[in-house]
Amino acid sequence: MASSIIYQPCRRSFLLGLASAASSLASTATPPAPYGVLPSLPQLHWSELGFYNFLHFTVNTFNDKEWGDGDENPAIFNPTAFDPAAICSVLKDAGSRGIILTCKHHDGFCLWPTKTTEHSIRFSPYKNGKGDIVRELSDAAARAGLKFGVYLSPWDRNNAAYGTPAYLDIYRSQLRELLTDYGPIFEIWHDGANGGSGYYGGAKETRTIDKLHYYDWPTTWALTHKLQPDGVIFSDVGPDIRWVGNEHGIAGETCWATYSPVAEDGGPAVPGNVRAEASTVGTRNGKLWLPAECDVSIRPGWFWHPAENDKVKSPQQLFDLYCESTGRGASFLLNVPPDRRGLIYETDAESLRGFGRMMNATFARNLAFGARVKASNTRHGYQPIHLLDENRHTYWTTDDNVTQTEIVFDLPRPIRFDLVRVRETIALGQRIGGFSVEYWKDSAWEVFGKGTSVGACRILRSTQPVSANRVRLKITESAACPVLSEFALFLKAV
Ligand code: FUL
Ligand code: CA
Repeated sequence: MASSIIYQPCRRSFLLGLASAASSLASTATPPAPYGVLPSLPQLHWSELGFYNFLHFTVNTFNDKEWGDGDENPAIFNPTAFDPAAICSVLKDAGSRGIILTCKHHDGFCLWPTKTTEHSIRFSPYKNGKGDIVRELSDAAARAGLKFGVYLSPWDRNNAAYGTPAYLDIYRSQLRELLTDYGPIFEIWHDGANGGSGYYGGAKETRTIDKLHYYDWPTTWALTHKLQPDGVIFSDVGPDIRWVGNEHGIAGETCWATYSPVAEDGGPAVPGNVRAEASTVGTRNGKLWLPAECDVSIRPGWFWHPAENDKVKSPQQLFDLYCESTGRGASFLLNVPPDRRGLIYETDAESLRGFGRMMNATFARNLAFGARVKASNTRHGYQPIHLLDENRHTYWTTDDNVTQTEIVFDLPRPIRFDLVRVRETIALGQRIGGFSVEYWKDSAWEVFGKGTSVGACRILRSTQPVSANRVRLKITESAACPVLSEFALFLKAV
């Protein structure tokens, strides 16, 4: 089955001429016009990842802190059995698609032999100062088929120049090192925590910065896009991926990929100053394509602490988080902090493997396969069967101006299900604003669930499985004719 996507050379937008191609009618089919702001190609690729991991690892791992002051002796960084291949293998088993490493956290300690500071791994006993955690992990990730991303804290509590223009050059040099020496970087993570007390080269004081102007973010983002044109930049305000507004890993039940961010006071939003509650929901018909990422730790803290070894989230909790993040059109960024050996602690590894097994068993097969599908309206050449072909690039759509419609799935025999997954073809914009799923029970339609935003992936769940041989998807609101690439039914594995 062929599909064709025609992209404009411009990074920010592209034109999609997507063929439903299965039918010989495809050549005469006219795709619907895109609606509203659209994802860039890197954003589109990112939206297909769904689940990937954060690795919080630095001096804090060894001195039991969450935020290092920046006065650490580099000698404390000394993992005894760092094994990046073993870390990647556990994450692969969990179904992860990539890892983002804290190359530098707020303490300023760099996990690679940077030329910019002595607060780095070069002055640690690890491999006699010849080690490079960024290199070892990025190589292992590539071998394991995982994408690699970097977290580089803008706030640096060690650097004497923090707060002055000189620090900005240092920060950008660090970024340049990471973005040129370690292969393809799929995501660049800029934390919103900025400024406060610190060591600052011995000054030991509190330094506040002007969040709006100090970092001159547009220049840094342009540099990043130039060095890694396929990567996406994350911050409270993007420019490619937005923070979801909380650190619980949960997107709003309504979560638009489009967003018009503003600062707390209604002024221009910047990293460290955005209305967090608004970020959880996004903006219907917002100015920017800025989908949400849900970051959360598998433990209470971001770094490994022995006292939290019995507070690791269970496979079921991770599954719930997946449904409440990726399943709401956002993505699931789960932090898994390596321990002092440089390994994923056994309890965490067990939970991750359990989560992976649950995911595989649950989503192994779309139970709607084999259904006869009938839509109340179908655009010429874009048949509803494309909802069941496991191909995100083929879709069903309707004639222009149809904004309410329904599709009935008739199954050869009754099936039990408690999860419904719907995917919008987001390359053509976020169009749908309301939908419901119903099943046929005792000669009448019963509501299974309802939602608003769909986006790249929307999962509806019920507490008890239902059994039916007819299921109906109703689109109750759409800003332009709805474009859907998937409809799927699943039964959660225990
Ligand atoms: C926050 C940081 O302050 C935490 O330490 C952690 O890195 C988290 C992901 O982001 O803003
Ligand atoms: Ca499809």
